[in-house]
Amino acid sequence: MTYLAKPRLHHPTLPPNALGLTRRDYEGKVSTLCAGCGHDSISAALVQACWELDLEPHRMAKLSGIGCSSKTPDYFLGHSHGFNTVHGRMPSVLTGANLANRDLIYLGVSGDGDSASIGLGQFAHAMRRGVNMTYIVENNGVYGLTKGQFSATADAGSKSKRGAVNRDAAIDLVGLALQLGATYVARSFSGDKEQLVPLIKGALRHRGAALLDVISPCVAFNNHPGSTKSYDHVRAHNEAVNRLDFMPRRDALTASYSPGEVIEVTQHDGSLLRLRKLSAGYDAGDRLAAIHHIATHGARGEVLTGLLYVDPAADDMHGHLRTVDQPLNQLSERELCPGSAALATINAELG
Ligand SMILES: Cc1ncc(C[n+]2csc(CCOP(=O)(O)OP(=O)(O)O)c2C)c(N)n1
Ligand code: SF4
Ligand SMILES: [Mg+2]
Repeated sequence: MTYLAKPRLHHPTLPPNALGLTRRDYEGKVSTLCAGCGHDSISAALVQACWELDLEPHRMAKLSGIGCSSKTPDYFLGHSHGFNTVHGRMPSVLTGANLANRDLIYLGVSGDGDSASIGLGQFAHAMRRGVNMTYIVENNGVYGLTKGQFSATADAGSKSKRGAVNRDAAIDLVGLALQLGATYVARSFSGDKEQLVPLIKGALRHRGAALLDVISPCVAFNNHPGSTKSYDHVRAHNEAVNRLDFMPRRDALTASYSPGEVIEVTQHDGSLLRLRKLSAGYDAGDRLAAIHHIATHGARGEVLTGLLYVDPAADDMHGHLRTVDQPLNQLSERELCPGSAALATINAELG
């Protein structure tokens, strides 16, 4: 963590959003990560996305685990709620917070070690429960904070900086999330802000579990020839299935496209996802086909990016549990414990 606050200067030409806030209002403290670390670019994309969405910083809750990636919530959204949890435990703490107060916008920030190793069980249950959150994995294939050991997302056959070859099979969090029932699944690259910012905006406006696996090179330990998570490797093997334009509302449509070129998906809040197809025949609404497509391209060494799957009509954990609309932490004792007569009625219904 850092104690270096950024100077509060706002350049007079910085444009304000609908709330009168500039991008600077969405920043955090000065980053202490290595210069060139992919994670800092993801923080910048988050600042841009939240500013463009006119999100009220006090309505955002950012939670993370442990790792260089999990340190980053200190470097953006300095006026939002934050909780730096224990290694691999972000999903359960976030689930609890979300159960207590469904009114906040939840952002989980994690690393490949935090989510695919120690936190794999927690990751799985957040996805299958449909916790309403944007779950970002800043994926560099190594434990950056503890000096570059292979993580569980390192590709079999990839080489460490010192030349050791990883023999273990890689865990693909995108494939797992699809199998587990996540309802917005995307992969991107920290070096492609144009692709990443709309994907973050769509995820923040999605109801349900939204996973963003962002390849984010570690310049200190995993950016050499032989790594499959280096800037050069990802740029050379990046295969985008589509490009997303996020529109806050349907009436914001401007450009026109030929039929078949663009797919439009309206989310529960009226926001519009406009998907420009880059891969012929790719259908982001077909979960099984997406799993097959990702596995086939992965076997060829390609890094498939874009919005890989979305179910715009998805429900979330509160829908599954049929909780009341009012946040549970606002209910009075009388509403939470309505007395023995109400209990007797419920028991009678179950009998
Ligand atoms: C219970 C526990 N086990 C191990 C550690 C040591 N540790 C700290 S960060 C980390 C891995 C972080 O890797 P990742 O999540 O990929 O983050 P990165 O630093 O690469 O962004 C480990 C093993 C810890 N802090 N707590
Ligand atoms: S060690 Fe790697 S992951 Fe950590 S800050 Fe440096 S470049 Fe980023
Ligand atoms: Mg990592």
